[in-house]
Amino acid sequence: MRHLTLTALPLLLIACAGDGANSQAAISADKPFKTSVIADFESPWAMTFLPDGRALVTEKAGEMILFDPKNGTKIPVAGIPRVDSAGQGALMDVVLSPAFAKDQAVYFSFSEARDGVKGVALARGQFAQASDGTTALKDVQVIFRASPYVEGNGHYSGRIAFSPDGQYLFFTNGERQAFDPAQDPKATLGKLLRLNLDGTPAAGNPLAAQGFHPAVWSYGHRNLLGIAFDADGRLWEQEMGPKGGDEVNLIKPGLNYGWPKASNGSHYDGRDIPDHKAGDGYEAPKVWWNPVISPGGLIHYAGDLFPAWKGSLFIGGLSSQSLVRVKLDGERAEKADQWDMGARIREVEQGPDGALWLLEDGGDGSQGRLLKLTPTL
Ligand SMILES: [Ca+2]
Ligand SMILES: [Ca+2]
Repeated sequence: MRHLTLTALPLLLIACAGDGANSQAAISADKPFKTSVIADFESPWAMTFLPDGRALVTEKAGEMILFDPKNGTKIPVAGIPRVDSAGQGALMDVVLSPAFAKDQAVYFSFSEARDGVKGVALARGQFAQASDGTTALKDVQVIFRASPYVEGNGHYSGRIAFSPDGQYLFFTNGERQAFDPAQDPKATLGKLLRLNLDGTPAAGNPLAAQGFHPAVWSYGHRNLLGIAFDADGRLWEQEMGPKGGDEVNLIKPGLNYGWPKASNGSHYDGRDIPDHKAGDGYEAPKVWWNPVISPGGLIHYAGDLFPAWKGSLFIGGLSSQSLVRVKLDGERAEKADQWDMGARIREVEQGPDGALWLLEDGGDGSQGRLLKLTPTL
């Protein structure tokens, strides 16, 4: 399936037709974009652009770096709390406040150890750069912690997105490789959360009256490594599933997405998990992957540089070492492209000019490079 020529594509698409949402996009080494290597980082995890075109980049071990693509300058950002980066732990997501121009607030997530157990925390600080160039997040405060903290180093999740109206912060808490917490109403693990901008649970969350933790927006999730709003305000989520069960979900408030009761994949030890089926009470994914892609980051592309892709989702593939495009049409989603990038892709970001920016994962043979994708013509 690798290194398909363009002439082989129509045949493959015909062969896949009718297989529903698990049809495989052709894995292609022929890319309709130019890839430029911009910089190199130590196991980067996430990035976000500042209004002036510079970017904040997080590295797994706990560094946040202010990077200027114009001249390659890297400035460490002071003020980041101590990160427990064992296993899948990391300094994770970084996203600007919706009112950044006014408040200079930066939100970020990280894994930490407290009292012998671990969990993911959400923090906020104020971006400040002195005249000598030194840069910091000031007045950093942890404004939300997953609950409960547990043992282990996996499935923290920790992705951050703001509602289009800028009023709410959505935060993902993975199920910490513990399965059942995803269905436990009191735990925030295995959940998508809706918070106020100060980290408190938002009023009116859909399950609070039923005794759920008041922050819960949706549940039954595994390892939620990407959330993004589309232009119509729909919230899309991707999560790393079990063997053969990576998913893209359309998130609706109060729904149960099934983990670990339902999955189109199966446990890594071979035990079956019932597939999603109509009437089982669990919301089925819009697309899923078997074999898996191991989704890292997610964006909804709204740029003008690749007009044909406006409105698509882009996903970084870790084990699949790929960039994945999912085409959206209202509430429908469909696999569109999967390009072989030759390295684990952790993060996708849209640049100010509409270029696609990727961060390699830095682990398992990847180099941790920052790549910029622009149209070939
Ligand atoms: Ca990002
Ligand atoms: Ca199954």
